[in-house]
Amino acid sequence: MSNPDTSTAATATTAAAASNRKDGALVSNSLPAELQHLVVTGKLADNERIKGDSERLRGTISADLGDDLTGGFSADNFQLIRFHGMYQQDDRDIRAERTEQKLEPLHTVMLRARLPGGVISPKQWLAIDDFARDSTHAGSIRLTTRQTFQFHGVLKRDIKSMHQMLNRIGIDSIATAGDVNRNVLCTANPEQSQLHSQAYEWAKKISEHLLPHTRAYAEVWLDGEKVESSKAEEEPILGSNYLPRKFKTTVVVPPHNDVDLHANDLNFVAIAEGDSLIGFNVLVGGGLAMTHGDHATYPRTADELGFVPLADTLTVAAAVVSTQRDLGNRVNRKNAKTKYTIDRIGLPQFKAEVERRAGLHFDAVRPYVLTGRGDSFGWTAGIDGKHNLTLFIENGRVFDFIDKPLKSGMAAIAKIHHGEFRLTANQNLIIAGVASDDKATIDALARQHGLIDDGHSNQRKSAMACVSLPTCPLAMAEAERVLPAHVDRLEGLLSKHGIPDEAIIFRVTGCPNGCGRAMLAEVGLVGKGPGRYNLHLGGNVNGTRIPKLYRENLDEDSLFAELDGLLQRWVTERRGDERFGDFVVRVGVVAPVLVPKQDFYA
Ligand code: SRM
Ligand code: SF4
Repeated sequence: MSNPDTSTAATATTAAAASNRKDGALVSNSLPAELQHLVVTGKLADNERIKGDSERLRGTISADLGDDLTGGFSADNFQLIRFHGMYQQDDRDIRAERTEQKLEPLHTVMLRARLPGGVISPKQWLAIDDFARDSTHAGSIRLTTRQTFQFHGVLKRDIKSMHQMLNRIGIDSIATAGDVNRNVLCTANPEQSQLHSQAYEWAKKISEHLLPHTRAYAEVWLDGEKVESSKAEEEPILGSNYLPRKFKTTVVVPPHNDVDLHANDLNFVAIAEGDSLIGFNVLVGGGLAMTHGDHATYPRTADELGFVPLADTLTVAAAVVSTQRDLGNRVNRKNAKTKYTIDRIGLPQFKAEVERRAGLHFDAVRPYVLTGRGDSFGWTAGIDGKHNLTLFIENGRVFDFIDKPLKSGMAAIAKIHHGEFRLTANQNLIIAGVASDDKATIDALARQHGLIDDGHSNQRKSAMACVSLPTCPLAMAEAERVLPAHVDRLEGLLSKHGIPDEAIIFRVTGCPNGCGRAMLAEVGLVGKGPGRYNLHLGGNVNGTRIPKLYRENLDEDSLFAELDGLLQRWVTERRGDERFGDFVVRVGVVAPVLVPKQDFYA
């Protein structure tokens, strides 16, 4: 199945041109001749061959499924299953032991569902709760930093039935991973106001609009009818080779930036008149990942393109995606995301190309203010006289812990709740649309199962970590598993300095990919090696400033010793209620990260 065009010395220009040839709908939008020199040329990344040869993401996944000799997927399919929302993993805690026993790693898959805006019904929850109990090694439902849930540890034999179960309850996992637009985030809880509801509808529409058109998912997992020739399936927005890299989108309802827009390629910031949504400010080019020691990689905040009225939303979304599709770097995946495309070609050029493709001009950005990112825990009033209950779920891990049967508690609530559940981008969960008559029962169930715990400090509720070990193959240091103990130590320091009720946005991420969004924290720990972290300081409360590297490769004791000293300074030198992140920047502990963005490490 090798495609000579992409497997050898073909250039990215060839790939872009081929993509335009195959997808008729793109011809009118193809890269104009005067921009061709901006395409990065050279030997294409191998992922381009994999995508190009995959018969629209089918590969030989079906054949692999029938191979009982291994629990894993073969070379290219290992990558291709990502476009179907799955990653092949193994339990790293027992990897060495299995190698010693001459066994292959215990291969399983992690599945990530597509839930635009994080909305899930109690009926759906009960089905995923059953599956997590019966068919996953982890036995948990893991809420993610992108408003959805993951199953960890699904054996090959259960993968197909998992997709069929999801399909029966109206959920899929299409495009939640891979080089496509991923789950679209939206400021949590559409039942908070009419404006939230309207914004959520757009998150759903954008998600649907940018989905791959291939029928591969239905065909492979749902025994859907086979398409005669995959060549006939056009991908008018994503192109035949899909995007150069993953792509992330949000819809934000100011002043709340709970989705952390600056971690995303494309953002729609809701602009309202009264309670009515009239359009969006569009921001592009955010992203947090970097590679230790590689200064050509860096976190970057998003830039404003301008305002568009509602009617142009989908056109602009497609234009941004296709601009990145045609101009993104397909040679070096480390520099392939939109943030690097913009820094390479310049924002004015990127904007002009988006405008050309969309056939419009952006208006000036409308005023908006972002004030914070945390979830508001406990009961709040919703629309139509209903109530919402936001639960703090440490690490997003819904599991029956010995002292806290969170998973059983959620299932008990799901059985009687008539509203919806909403997942937040902070790995928490909202029981939304609770009728007054059900409020006391739900409150009691939540308390009985440890889902409401008045003992949690403000600090604990402001902390977040990525999954990391044992499932993440890229983890360099622990994150989720050490977060509770790290927070204990931080709480201890806050008490020592007489400020036990203060909270610092504290995030731990097991490697510089930054899934726990440490690079938008006031204090961010980035895994460097077992028990060792880089300490970044100086993010702000609304998530518009990237923290700067302060100390490298610290063990945990040194890390907390550093924080101890800095907290001491904060309590003595602080101005009014100045936040820790602002303080360390003001007094020069770290310098703020300013443009030009490439100078992040300078
Ligand atoms: Fe992530 C890869 C987990 C949000 C940047 N991320 C991974 C993988 C799939 C590891 C892998 O490639 O094999 C991790 C699976 C661990 C596991 O066992 O579950 C993983 N990422 C997660 C989650 C589950 C962390 C969490 O604790 O919630 C989040 C799932 C989100 C979702 O539902 O889609 C998650 N990942 C993020 C975020 C935060 C965000 O988007 O708000 C980022 C930083 C923002 C950004 O993209 O710049 C992020 N993940 C990455 C990267 C670096 C991408 C890059 O630009 O280089 C990788 C590695 C890669 O893509 O090569 C990665
Ligand atoms: Fe894994 Fe690194 Fe992402 Fe953590 S930040 S989940 S360790 S890839």
